[in-house]
Amino acid sequence: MKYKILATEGRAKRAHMETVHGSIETPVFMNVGTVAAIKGAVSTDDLKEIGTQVELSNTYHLHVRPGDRERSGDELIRAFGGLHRFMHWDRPILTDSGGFQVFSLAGLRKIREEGVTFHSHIDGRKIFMGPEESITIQSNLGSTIAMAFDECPPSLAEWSYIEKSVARTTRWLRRCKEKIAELNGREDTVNREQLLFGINQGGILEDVRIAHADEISAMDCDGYAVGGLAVGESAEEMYRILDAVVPHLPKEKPTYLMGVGTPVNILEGVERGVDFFDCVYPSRNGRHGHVYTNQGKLNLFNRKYELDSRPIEEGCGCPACRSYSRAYIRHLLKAGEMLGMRLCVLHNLYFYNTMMYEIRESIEQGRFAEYKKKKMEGMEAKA
Ligand code: PRF
Ligand code: ZN
Repeated sequence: MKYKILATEGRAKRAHMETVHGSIETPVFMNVGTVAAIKGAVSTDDLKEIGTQVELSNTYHLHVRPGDRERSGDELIRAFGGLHRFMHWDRPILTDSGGFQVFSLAGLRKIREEGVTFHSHIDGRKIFMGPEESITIQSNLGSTIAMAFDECPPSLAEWSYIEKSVARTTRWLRRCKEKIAELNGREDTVNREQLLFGINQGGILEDVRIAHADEISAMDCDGYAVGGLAVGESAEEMYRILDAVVPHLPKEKPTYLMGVGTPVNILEGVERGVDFFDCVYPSRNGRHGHVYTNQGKLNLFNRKYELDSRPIEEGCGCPACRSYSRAYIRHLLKAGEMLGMRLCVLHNLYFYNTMMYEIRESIEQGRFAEYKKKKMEGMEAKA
């Protein structure tokens, strides 16, 4: 993996990264396809058209589906030749480790040193996942970037619990590193150059965060993520933690802020040195008829768009805006037609991808601060 910083402005970085599945220009927004599908009937061909660089899928979801009790989803995908081939996507894929999904989705669970025992949200069957299992699944999928298996403690957890949990997350990272080295060394591994990103945790406790960041930074991962944010704390607290922790992660490696966020959160993250982002907002909002514009978000279910012949956003080059009016998309949404959701999701992802493109350009040209200010003023205005 090569990661090269092309330009900086304050802490904001504009970088170029090379992987076995092609290059990534950062800052980048990864488009979320949890079960190897972008919700809203968006295909991988669509992703190419709207400028997606990296697709993100989930270890936990692809372990429980496709497949059954006989053979797990990831074993099936491995037998098919890996996730890239399975979903017809030849660009980079990042897989999240399952840690977070287990904590947010699965019912009854038990956390021990070895890993977590929980029940599948599909059929209730008992599953055990620890660092070795998570890495094995991600290796079966053959993603470009695998994430370490971590625990994301509840935002209201006590200091003593967070300290214990973070120490365990560090031990789990060591086990992830050993496992991925072993699997990448095997001849029959789908992607023998799979990368591993470590994950920083520590709730909103600055000192725990910093100590953890220093510790994992010394462990020579391919990149580092800040996890455990956007889980209920305020935006100001999130920015305060980023201010404290990002300077303790290696600058010459990519930094990833997991599960974040709104366009404003992303602009604030870029300013604090973040390279990678992902979030379900653009696809989830799109499925509900909520679309992003430079004048703020619109709710296309609103009556006032009934006869509105304008595209969602004037001048937008996305497949929805190139051909369809707000009035028609509103009709599709109200009629429960899949096309309505699909067009809104395409527009929203295009909006995010375009913003990232503009962010990259503005850092290169030393006018990111100005770009950020303008973009935020526009979006905060009411449309
Ligand atoms: N850990 C992992 N995935 C995540 C998170 C985390 O803390 C978050 C928190 N925002 C989103 N996705 N493994
Ligand atoms: Zn559009």
